[in-house]
Amino acid sequence: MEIYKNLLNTIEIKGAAYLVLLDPDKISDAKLVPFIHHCEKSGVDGFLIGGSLMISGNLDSFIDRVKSTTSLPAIIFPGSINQVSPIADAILFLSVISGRNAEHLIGKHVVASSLVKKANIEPISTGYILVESGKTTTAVYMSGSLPVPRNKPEIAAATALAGEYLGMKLIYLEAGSGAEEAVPNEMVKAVAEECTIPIVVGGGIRNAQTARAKVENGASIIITGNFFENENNWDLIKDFAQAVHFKLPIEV
Ligand code: 1GP
Repeated sequence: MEIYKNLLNTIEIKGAAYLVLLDPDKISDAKLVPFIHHCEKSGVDGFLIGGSLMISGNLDSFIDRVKSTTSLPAIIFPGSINQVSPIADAILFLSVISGRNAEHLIGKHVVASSLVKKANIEPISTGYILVESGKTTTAVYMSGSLPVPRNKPEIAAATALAGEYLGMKLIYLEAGSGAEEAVPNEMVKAVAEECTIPIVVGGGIRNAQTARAKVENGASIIITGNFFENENNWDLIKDFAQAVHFKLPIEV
């Protein structure tokens, strides 16, 4: 099944989908396979793969290891145009619609489009909205653009609606990896009320209650990354998945 349809299906059945970010620069080879097994048995719906720098190793071999460990979707979350791989199932084709930097709105995409076509992976057009979250985040810095002020949900909502009218399939509200504060609930709500496409929320989500609050306010896909870089937190993955999957009965 196409990955986008698979995500819509998961959202329909479980209430919302829970994806975990794997950054090849941040997870050691030794931890990758056990972490994926842990995610799988805890109810995670798939993986985003990518990083802002990708200094370590080879993306193809990293995704290959992910794919040979799990049948859950492996979706590239590209930090740059060299993060395109034929081994992935899909790629978030991100346009930073909160910014006014033409390179990140359309410039990089012109170069990346033929690479994605050649890789024969599913592009999922995603309106990427950076949201102010305390200190300057890597995403804001690397994109060379300003985030939406966190007390302006109406700006986020209008931006997201513009993305939907431009034909995007997802809106991603991004506080930034390791953000001090997650995207405000009021902003998630305003965007979800304005749009009909699924709303992805990520950045700075460090507990299951926060994840649940985003879903209650209209998020359809929750992303976490940083929190599970610490192995001591792995037993909590299940709590996050249960908080996100509000339509499923709670397992004890
Ligand atoms: C980053 O939204 C993701 O793009 C995940 O953020 O690492 O803070 O969970 P965290």
